[in-house]
Amino acid sequence: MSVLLNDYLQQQQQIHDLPPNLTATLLSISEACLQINQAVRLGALDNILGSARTGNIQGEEQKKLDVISNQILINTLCAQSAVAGLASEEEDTFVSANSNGQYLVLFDPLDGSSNIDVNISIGTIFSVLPKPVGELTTASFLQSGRQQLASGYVLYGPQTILVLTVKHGIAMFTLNKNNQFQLTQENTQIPVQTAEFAINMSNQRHWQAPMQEYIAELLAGKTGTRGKDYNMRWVASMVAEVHRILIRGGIFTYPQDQRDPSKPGKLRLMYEANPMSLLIEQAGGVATNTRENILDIQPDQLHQRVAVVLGSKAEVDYITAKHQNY
Ligand code: AHM
Ligand code: MG
Repeated sequence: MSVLLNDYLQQQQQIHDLPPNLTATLLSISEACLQINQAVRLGALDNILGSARTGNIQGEEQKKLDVISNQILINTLCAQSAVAGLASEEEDTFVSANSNGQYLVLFDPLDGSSNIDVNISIGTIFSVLPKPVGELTTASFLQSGRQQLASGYVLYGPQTILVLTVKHGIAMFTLNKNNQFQLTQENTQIPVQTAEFAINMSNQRHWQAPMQEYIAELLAGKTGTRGKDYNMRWVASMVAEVHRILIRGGIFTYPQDQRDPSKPGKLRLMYEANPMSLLIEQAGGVATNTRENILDIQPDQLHQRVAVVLGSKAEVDYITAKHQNY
């Protein structure tokens, strides 16, 4: 019998006694993603490809679909009474939602923006935090990734796939013919060892010495100290890279580089690194910033950036140890 997202969340609620209204919040996120999916699928037919001719607070060009997806999530989540506030990669500051809400939802509405116009996989990434008592301020959102109650992503690829965790393993749902998320994989575990890596090689000259050394070892393959050949992939959509790693193992890194000391990485801690790190950890993998576990980082800014290394445990541990020994 097919298990739909709603059934799965009800089961999790009963078995694990999840906090009240967490499942309702996750269902609202999934409803917003269904709307985003519709927009993504129509593309040029709905005139929603290309630039919105605006920039976000981080100085990045926004695509029309970035703006549309952001608005869909804001509208849907503000209508969910359990949601107290929102923070988005595409918004300058947090958005207040419902004064009696218990949860904060943080999201990257459409990750992998450079892939939108060329019809390559993109996704929505989300993270749910408890709302601390008292007035809602930016400080309410500055909680470490360990405090997350749930996280996940929706991958808009050849199939539309929702992957989520309520901190009891991960579950994957495929969008079925009736436009419902149907459970297709549960308790996925990432292989501990891997011979596949993902990094944007065009930045090589900017990396710090330990990352230069590590990638040189992989490129040396069988002839080098690692004693085996490695394969490389780079989709330029974190959602697609993480999905590949959950399915068949591997490592993904967007490392710190030497260009701008004020930016310790490209990816955002609150909207990208934390939710993905929770999924990876729930699937038996590890995520670090090469120095400490990403989930233990105490944020000091909403749009904070972070270096990311995540995936198969043995390989992430190897990279992290190499940085620590330097
Ligand atoms: P975005 O949130 O603006 O889409 O940027 C995040 C993306 C990640 O999905 C991906 O890992 C990385 O940026 C790609 O970077 P690059 O352009 O260096 O390939
Ligand atoms: Mg992003």
